[in-house]
Amino acid sequence: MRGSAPLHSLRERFAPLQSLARFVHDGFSGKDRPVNIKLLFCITAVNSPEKGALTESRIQDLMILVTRYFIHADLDAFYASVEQLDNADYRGKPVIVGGLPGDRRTVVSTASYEARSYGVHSAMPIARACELCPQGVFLRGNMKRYKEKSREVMGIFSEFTPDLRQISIDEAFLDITGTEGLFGPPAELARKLKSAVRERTGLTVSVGLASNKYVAKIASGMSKPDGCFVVEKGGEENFMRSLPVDRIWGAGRKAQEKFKKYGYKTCDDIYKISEQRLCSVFGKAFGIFLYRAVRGQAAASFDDIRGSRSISAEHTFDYDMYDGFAVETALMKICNTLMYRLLDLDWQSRTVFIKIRYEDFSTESAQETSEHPVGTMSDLFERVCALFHRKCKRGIGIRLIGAGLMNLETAGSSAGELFEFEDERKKKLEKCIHEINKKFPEAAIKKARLI
Ligand code: TTP
Ligand code: MG
Ligand code: MG
Repeated sequence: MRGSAPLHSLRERFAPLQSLARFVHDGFSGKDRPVNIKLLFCITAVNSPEKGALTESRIQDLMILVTRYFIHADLDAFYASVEQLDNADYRGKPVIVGGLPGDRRTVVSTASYEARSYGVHSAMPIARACELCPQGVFLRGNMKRYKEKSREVMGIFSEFTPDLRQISIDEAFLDITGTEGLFGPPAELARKLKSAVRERTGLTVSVGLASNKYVAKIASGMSKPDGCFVVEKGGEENFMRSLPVDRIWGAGRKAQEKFKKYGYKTCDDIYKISEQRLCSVFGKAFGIFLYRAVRGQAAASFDDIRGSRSISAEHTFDYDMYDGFAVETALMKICNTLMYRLLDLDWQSRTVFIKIRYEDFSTESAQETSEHPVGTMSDLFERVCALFHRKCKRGIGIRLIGAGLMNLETAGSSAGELFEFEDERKKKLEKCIHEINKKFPEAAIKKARLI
């Protein structure tokens, strides 16, 4: 609970609103749409005798009065499942999306569960996947189609709650607090959601249900594929303590290496360590995060969790652009912006994406995940240009061009930081230029092509 106010005094303070809290908690029988519980509290608070005191913290206090329920829903082997849905021939076969055998520097985006039984998984080099599963169906993928299916699924999710937060192409959090009157108890809503997705899109989704988002996210991964895992209120801590450390969402490769070094195998091992010791071993922010995570408490800075962020930039041309060189120059400018934002945030990413809007407003996008994180501006530019040339339709004008990086993680947290010496040198140079530009904006050091 926030602050020092005990729950009973909060209940007294908000006595006039108690019946509302009960009403919200018990659901909205008779209404035909789910209602945003926070919004409802806001409206009621405004209309209440205490209306002068409506603040974010007061609404948070009110929210304590109701039991919260969150669902994390994530599609199973998403890209591969869409391919199997669209091509009957691929069903029941090991499907590997990301590249064709022989494609250089590419990695697996995802693999169907049939392919996973051969040991193939996301981020594995395509060449390695070929060795493990030579009979696999290898595909480059079709982002446009995946986005279309993603939109369909998110649309279905939004029928169950207005409080929906999509965190990647195939997953979202749903705050389903107060929807019992419409959909029954939370576990029943979860079942209804799964069957709606299956019946209307042909895809299977795994669902985790818990009293906070963090635990719901971990729960959804527990019963993949096509599962539904419920963590009862009050059971969050026991649930987390029973898990191996590799289930901790937000603990990247570096953290996992440290767990190994210190002999921490389960969350229970970490549970037994004091917060102070965790902070001294893992640094303050991550120490506090771990302390809370193994207790099944909501992450303090949820947005900083690895993989849930992306950055992007785009440029709209004054007129429809046919000149490939001019588009590339715009992309260079975008890459410049992205790289400096990445340096400022001290993040890294292995997944690059582009967006192209043509003169007829049709829009295409493409993404590629590579084995190594983007090291330098030129590296990013090279990857973005390669994607652009692979995707771009010839002979049609371009209105807008965009690029970005997704699945951001803290710098140094994944494999492949071993840049070539040349890259390391370039990276240092770019950092210096960025620092100079920040200190002396009038100096504006730029690549010659951008002047
Ligand atoms: P995930 O939800 O992580 O994986 P998934 O849906 O393929 O499999 P499951 O959830 O059943 O474990 O990612 C969703 C999509 O994002 C995935 O289908 C392809 C893409 N992706 C990449 O392109 N690169 C990656 O490294 C990962 C992890 C995913
Ligand atoms: Mg998924
Ligand atoms: Mg996902």
